[in-house]
Formats: sequence, C-alpha cells, structure tokens
Amino acid sequence: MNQLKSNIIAKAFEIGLSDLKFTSSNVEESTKINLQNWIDSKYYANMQYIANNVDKRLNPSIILENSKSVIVCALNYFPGNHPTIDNGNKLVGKISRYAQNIDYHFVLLDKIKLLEEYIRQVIPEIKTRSYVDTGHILEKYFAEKAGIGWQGKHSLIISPKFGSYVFLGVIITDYYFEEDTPVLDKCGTCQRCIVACPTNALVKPKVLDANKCIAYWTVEAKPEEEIPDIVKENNSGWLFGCDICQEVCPYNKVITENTHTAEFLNLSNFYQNLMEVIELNTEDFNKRYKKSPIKRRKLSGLKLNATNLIENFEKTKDSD
Ligand code: B12
Repeated sequence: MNQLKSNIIAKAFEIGLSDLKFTSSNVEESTKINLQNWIDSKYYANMQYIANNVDKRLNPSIILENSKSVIVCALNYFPGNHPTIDNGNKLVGKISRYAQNIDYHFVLLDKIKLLEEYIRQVIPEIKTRSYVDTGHILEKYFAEKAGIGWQGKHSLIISPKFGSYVFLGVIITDYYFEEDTPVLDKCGTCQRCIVACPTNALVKPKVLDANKCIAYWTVEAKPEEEIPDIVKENNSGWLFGCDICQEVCPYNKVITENTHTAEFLNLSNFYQNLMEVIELNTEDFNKRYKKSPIKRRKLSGLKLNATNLIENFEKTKDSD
C-alpha cells in the first residue's frame, strides 16, 4: 500500500473511525440493472427522492466532476447487548439500536469532515464531497466494493470485524487511490433474516421492499400514508426503526469489539413507555430528542407510532 493511503488510514483511526477502505467511483452494469429493477418494482415506497435521482446514484461524477475514487468510512455503533426488558407490565415500544443515542449523522459526519480536512492538507489539489446518508449515493454498494463488508441478505453491510451495526459514510474524490479488494460474502445458505422478518419485507436475498419494512413505517413514512395491514398487525413492538433482521444474524452474535465512540455507549435507551409518548408535549419532545434521530419523526409521527402499538397491544390482549 502506498504511503499516502496508509497515512490517511492512520489518521482515520486516530479520529475514531472503525474502518476505512478505498474503491473506484464507477458503478458496475449489474448494479445499474438491480437498482432499476428495484425502482421499477416500486420497492422505494414513498421515498420518491430515490427514484428521482437514479442518475446520480449510478454516476458519482454528476455529484463531483471527474470523480475517481470513493473513500468509505465505517463506524461501529454496537454498545453491547441490552439488559432484558423489565417493563413492569407497562406498555413499552422498542427503539432500534441506531436511534438509541446521539444522531449518527452528526457524530460520523464530524469525524469524516476532520478526515476530509486532513486529506485536503496532504493533497491540496484534491476535490472532495462527503456524505453520511443524505447524499444521492449508494453507500452500501461502495462499502461492499471497497471491502468494508459484504451485503447480507437483509441488504445491509456486514463487516467481518463488527457485524452489521456499523454506520457508513463516503468521501467522493477526483483523485485516484489504489482500490482495496472486496471481502467474501459469508451468508452461505443462511436465511435467518429473511425468515425472521414478520412482514416479509425481504422479498429475496439482498432485496428489501420498503413498503413492507417496519423501519420504513416507523421512521420514514408520512403520517398520512396508510399502513398496510401486514405491517400494522406484525409490528412486533417497534416504536422507532426495527432491528429484527439484524438481531437474528449470526454475525451480530459474535461481535468481539464494542463501539469505542462515547456518543454510542448508552445501553439504557432501548425502550420507551408508550403512555409517556402519548402525553409528551412539543417542548419536552424537542428537549428529549434534540440530538436524537427520533427528532426526524416529529412529535405527531412518534405519537402515531405509539398509538398504533397501543391499539395492537389492546387487540392481542382481547384475543388472549
Ligand atoms: C433509503 C434507506 C432506507 C430505507 C430503504 C432500505 C434499503 N434497504 O434500501 C428504509 C427506511 C427502509 C431504511 C431502513 C433501515 N436503514 Co437505511 N438507508 C437508506 C439510504 C438512505 C439509501 C439506501 C438505498 O439507496 N436504497 C436503495 C436500494 C436499491 O439499495 P440496496 O438495498 O442496497 O439495493 C441493492 C440490492 O437490492 C441489490 N440487488 C437488487 N437486486 C439484486 C439481485 C441480485 C441477484 C443481487 C446480487 C443484488 C441485488 O442491488 C441494489 C442496488 O445496489 C441509506 C444511505 C445511503 N445513502 O446509501 C441508509 C442505510 C442503508 N440505512 C442504514 C440503516 C442503519 C437502516 C436500518 C438498520 C435502521 C433501523 N434500525 O431501523 C434499517 C434497515 C432495514 C433494511 N433491512 O434495509 C445504514 C446501513 C448500514 C449498514 N451496515 O449497511 C445506511 C447505509 C445509512 C448509513 N449511512 O449508515 N433505510
């Protein structure tokens, strides 16, 4: 590996990133076809921005002229296993791991910006664009191509070191860096994530239909969208996001290294009393979720999630 790359990697670890890999910015023909099939099948639900920006997702040079490489950053957010829920018979809703702490958009993007600054110092002529989540770029695709991990059957990236509880971010550059090599896909014949999804959102290996995904309905969907019965009836107690496909993954059961990121170390934010959510006022909501991904849902959305869960609990109680 050349000196420049190893200096950048050393800096990334110093900043606190968990992994860093390099790949070329072109998108293979097979991925273009897969993405178009996904769009044609309307698996994006109402995330119209994905369908509207296919050209950018397939060609990073539209985002950064003459793009040559993508530097993929990963940040482990697994804080350790949760204590068993002791809900004292209260109505509670589960919060997915990614949303239990400070919003990763801030935490990871801050680190990436520091790295970007360093890269600009050592290569003054370089042009870069960095994103965590919000850019029109296929982060998982580039993460797989760069060798951060492989794309599991739940469609998420599984790092051989950290499992799938890693956030991704990218720095697109117009500078050519030698490419790293992909890692082997180690899902084999395992189907646990596909089988465990209570709403059958994983329609085939690596392909998610967001119309049926609990995470879509509890995080992204607009309050006026009508929740399909399969999701309403099988929500499995998730108030915000969903981790079922990741919780059953064998590679998440053998994670040997917990996160070192102080912002993600809190283990106690796994569930929320639903009546408390119903009673929250705007001021308390804003205070409590000021730095949390949950803020995105807005108070009305979170209350809608809680109301749906309470209705479900009532129904199952009646049928017991
Ligand atoms: C839109 C989005 C969502 C949507 C759609 C999810 C999805 N699978 O696309 C919703 C709201 C449902 C969602 C949910 C979640 N998300 Co999200 N999401 C995104 C976002 C913004 C874009 C993803 C995207 O482009 N999807 C479009 C589809 C087409 O991409 P794809 O799933 O990779 O599709 C490929 C495969 O289907 C494959 N394919 C298709 N057909 C075929 C056929 C064959 C034979 C093969 C081999 C392949 C293949 O090709 C496609 C194109 O590459 C990314 C950030 C980003 N900019 O990338 C975060 C991101 C993917 N999400 C993330 C997270 C953490 C989650 C949740 C875990 C949150 C939670 N706990 O609730 C869940 C997981 C649900 C799941 N199983 O995917 C992380 C994932 C990190 C990781 N380790 O992979 C990302 C990368 C955000 C980040 N910056 O860290 N998310």
